Amino acid sequence: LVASMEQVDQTYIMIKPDGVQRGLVGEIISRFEKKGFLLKGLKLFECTKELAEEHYKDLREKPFFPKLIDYITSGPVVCMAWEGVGVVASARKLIGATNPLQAEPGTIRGDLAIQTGRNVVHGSDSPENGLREIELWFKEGELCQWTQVQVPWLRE
Ligand code: 3AN
Repeated sequence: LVASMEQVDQTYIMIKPDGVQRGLVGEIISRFEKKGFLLKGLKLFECTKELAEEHYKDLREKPFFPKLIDYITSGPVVCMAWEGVGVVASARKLIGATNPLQAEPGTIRGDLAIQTGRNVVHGSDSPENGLREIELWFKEGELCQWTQVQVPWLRE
């Protein structure tokens, strides 16, 4: 496979509590699924304040940090690990800009959200953070090692 020469990355995608409450779980998962990425882990999960603070530790000094932690812990989230060549950057394109009013139509935020504080989905911003966040949100044994049978129809 030519693709085996390329770097395979992993990204952590999370449907935030607003996405779950609004019944957008299937819609959001299907965008990544249809694109052709490989789903390695998936769970509905109520996260603790401590986990949310660790996940967003780079934003600790921001004025919106306490509100962000309240929002993320306000209800269940859907945690996902997706794998593929270029998956981190591609997932961020599928998600769209942080401010949903600036996000392009066709993106998840552009189609489904209006406010930065309710922007329905998270995606890792680098391959390093992808691995860090998957390790943070998933326990050993929660990720699956499997291969898609349709791979030859997805890529050469
Ligand atoms: P992204 O999620 O697009 O990578 P980041 O990493 O800048 O954006 O921000 C992480 C999260 O913090 C956002 N998804 C959003 O929920 C929240 N956030 C970012 N900027 C603001 C803001 N100005 N006001 C409120 N919440 C914000």
